[in-house]
Amino acid sequence: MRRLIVACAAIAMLATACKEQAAAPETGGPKRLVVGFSQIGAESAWRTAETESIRSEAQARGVDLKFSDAQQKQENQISALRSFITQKVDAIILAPIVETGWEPVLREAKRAGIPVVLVDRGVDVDDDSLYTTLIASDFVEEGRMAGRWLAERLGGSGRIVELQGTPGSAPAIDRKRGFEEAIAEFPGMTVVRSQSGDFTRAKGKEVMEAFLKAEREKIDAVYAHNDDMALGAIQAIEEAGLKPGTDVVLVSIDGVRAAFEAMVQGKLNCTVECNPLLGPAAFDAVERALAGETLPKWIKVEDRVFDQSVAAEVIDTRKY
Ligand code: GZL
Repeated sequence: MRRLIVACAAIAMLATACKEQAAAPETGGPKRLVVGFSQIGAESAWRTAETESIRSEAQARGVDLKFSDAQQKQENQISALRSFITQKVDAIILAPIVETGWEPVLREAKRAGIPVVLVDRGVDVDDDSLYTTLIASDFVEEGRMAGRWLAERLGGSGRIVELQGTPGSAPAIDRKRGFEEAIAEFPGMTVVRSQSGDFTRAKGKEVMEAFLKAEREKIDAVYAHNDDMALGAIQAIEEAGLKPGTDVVLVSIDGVRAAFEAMVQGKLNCTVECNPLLGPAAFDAVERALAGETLPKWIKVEDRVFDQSVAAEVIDTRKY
């Protein structure tokens, strides 16, 4: 009997020790950062490159990244943020699909003392203390660069169709505005049709097919808010028996690899770079915020214009 009691006691002690061992944080190094990342989805090559940049940077820094793919729905992003708050993450990285509707959940994050770093797209809030910083390109300037390039290419006159990005998103709103500002100086340049292709290749092709049915040879140029929609438009133009890059000039934004390949093939004429490799800057911002630093409200990502004249020489230097 005594032997039985001793054995049970030993088993109980062993079980407790194992439980404690499992719960104990790794001894030695600093506490592992836990960061929630709410990503919009996987609608474009640009988005995929951004996700990869943030995931790989988290791994490189030993950050425990809680990743949520919202499948293009704002309500899924808001739920993800609420889940991160409940999990008491150290910080949140958010790529907001649209500009509005964020105040309530950003207030909850602020009340919980969790800094929110915005990447890639901004939000429209009255109180900018609701987020730590925005790491993003200047989409208005991207639209201006595309418009100025096209004005030069068309000699200041032409009928343009526009493939817009996701309705209500910062890039769609601002790229449209910048382009319109640039071509306003050229009365001969008019946007005859404009519709959302939602930043996807499939929708871009579908909308371009409709534009071609309505306008056919009367289209001189396409302005696409991203390369994926431009690549879809290229397919539609070819299927309509026209030569993209020659019969119809195409200018788009992002600078993804497939855009450089299309420029080398002479099918796309110009792309304005919008760098998606935001991982290092995002985690630098998280670390600075957690160290109590006040960050600028906008950390601007610089962009450059690339057209067919340089595509072949730079394509092998592209990192996404
Ligand atoms: C820009 C980003 C846009 C890209 C698209 O920062 O939000 O969303 O231009 C992507 O390719 O879908």
